[in-house]
Amino acid sequence: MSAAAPRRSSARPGSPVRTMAAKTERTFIAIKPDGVQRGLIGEIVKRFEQKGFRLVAMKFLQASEDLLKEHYIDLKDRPFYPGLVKYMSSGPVAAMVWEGLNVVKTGRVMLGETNPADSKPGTIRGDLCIEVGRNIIHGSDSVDSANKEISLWFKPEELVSYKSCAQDWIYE
Ligand code: IDP
Ligand code: MG
Repeated sequence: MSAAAPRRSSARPGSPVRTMAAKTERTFIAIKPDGVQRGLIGEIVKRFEQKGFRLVAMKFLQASEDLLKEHYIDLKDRPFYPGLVKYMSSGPVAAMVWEGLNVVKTGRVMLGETNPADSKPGTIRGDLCIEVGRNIIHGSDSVDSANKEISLWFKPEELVSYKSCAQDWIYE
């Protein structure tokens, strides 16, 4: 017989309030062309799934240079910007939206540092890649940029709403 999920306890005075809104924070994650070509989609999706985050949207596409120029617009004055756009448009990417408590910040921790050489073992970039110009994965760096990136890459109707059956085992 399967156990029933534990009932959520009501908030005690002084305990931090974790609203539903916090649990529905979203981030934009993209497996870059090198991650796709190296067969790392499954490994990366597995890490987000096993952590307990919820997949909200996913698509596989070869992004246009225009989309990527816009996506990386904040870096337009950096010397590596043209090469970055070329690398990102050189093959298909797996674009995703993941949801959960602090998913933007925790997602960045799971990715590791921008330069894989500075990324700790156990992180995606620390375990799976070597050079900054081939660092296999993108993750939003703030809630604001997540919202911008999600609306750049996805139409509202592509974001799927559902309750995960594991929800009450992941959150108390
Ligand atoms: P992030 O991806 O960790 O947020 P950003 O500074 O936003 O890092 O840079 C975006 C992407 O630009 C990086 O993931 C990497 O692919 C590329 N990039 C950043 N710095 C360099 C560099 O010095 N040389 C080549 N590519 C770089
Ligand atoms: Mg960035």
